[in-house]
Amino acid sequence: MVEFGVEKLLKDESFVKLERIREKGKEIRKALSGKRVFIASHTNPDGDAIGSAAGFYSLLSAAKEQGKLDLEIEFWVPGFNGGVLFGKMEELGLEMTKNPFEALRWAEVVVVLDTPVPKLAFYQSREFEGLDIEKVLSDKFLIVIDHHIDGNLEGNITLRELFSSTCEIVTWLHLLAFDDVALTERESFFLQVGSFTDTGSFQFDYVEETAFVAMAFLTKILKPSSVARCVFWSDRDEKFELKKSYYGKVDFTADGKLAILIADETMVELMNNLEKVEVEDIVNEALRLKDVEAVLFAYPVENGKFKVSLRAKTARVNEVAREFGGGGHVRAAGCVLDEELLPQLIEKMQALVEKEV
Ligand SMILES: [Mn+2]
Repeated sequence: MVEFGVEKLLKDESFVKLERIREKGKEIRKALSGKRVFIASHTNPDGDAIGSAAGFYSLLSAAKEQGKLDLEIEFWVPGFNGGVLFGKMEELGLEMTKNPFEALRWAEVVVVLDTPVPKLAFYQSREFEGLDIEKVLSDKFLIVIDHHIDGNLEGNITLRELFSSTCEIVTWLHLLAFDDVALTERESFFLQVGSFTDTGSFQFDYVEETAFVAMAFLTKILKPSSVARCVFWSDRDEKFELKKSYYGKVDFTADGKLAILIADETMVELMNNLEKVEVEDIVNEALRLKDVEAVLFAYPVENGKFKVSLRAKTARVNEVAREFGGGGHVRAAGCVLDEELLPQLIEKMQALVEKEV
């Protein structure tokens, strides 16, 4: 008989990562008990930031409703205020706090998800302008749940493991430390969102067996197709316009192994009319080409700087991103740099893909 599933993975010696989640999960559960809790993720949120914050909030509110955990919770995803997913959140009865500033002050415990560096926790959010975030967080019991291995946001409890998405980690937290809590449709929905978006629909090579087992658990209550309908099959007209302009502008170098797109103002305007979660997959578009090994997607932000996203099939793009002050995942990383440095970054990327067969 073929062994499959959670029990099999727990027996497997290579899955010490799961044991660590179980241990940290127990600590987290204890730390939340009886407390006022504020859950947040990073600003300019992607599917995993939204999904993990809304998913973890749903798990904790289910635990509370089912009498398994006593706590008060508020949650907030900075910069998340529109689009299909936002509508879905309201439809599923999830409500973000109206006053994050007050909620942060009110909280005894702050849980920050999918956020590698302190400045990304609430960074550039209007609500917290003028506030010394690092100082405010240092006065709270801080719990960090994240899958960016080069992250340096440290909490009183830090659960940082190399899994395919923060949503996957939250799913394992449910399975290993909150297994007495019944899975709800809204938790399943939001954890599936990040599980899809951060893995390129399970295409990226850091996707392991654990990701599929976690997903299998989530689909017990909600079919992936109903999540896909909201995430992939609901593009607005602006997204279609953006794709048209992407295909018109993408360029290739290094024998066609590196695709480069430097967005102009028209594209930036189209992107600004969409939520980040609606446009994050556009970066991967050129990876569809057989010979393309990596993509570099750059767009102007403020003060003559460019925000750059790097994606690869097998190359280690996080190392290049780090050289320019950024970071991220092995195959999905990024940085923000001065326009003058763009040619240098392109050269590094060319050299990187030249090494790939
Ligand atoms: Mn993520």
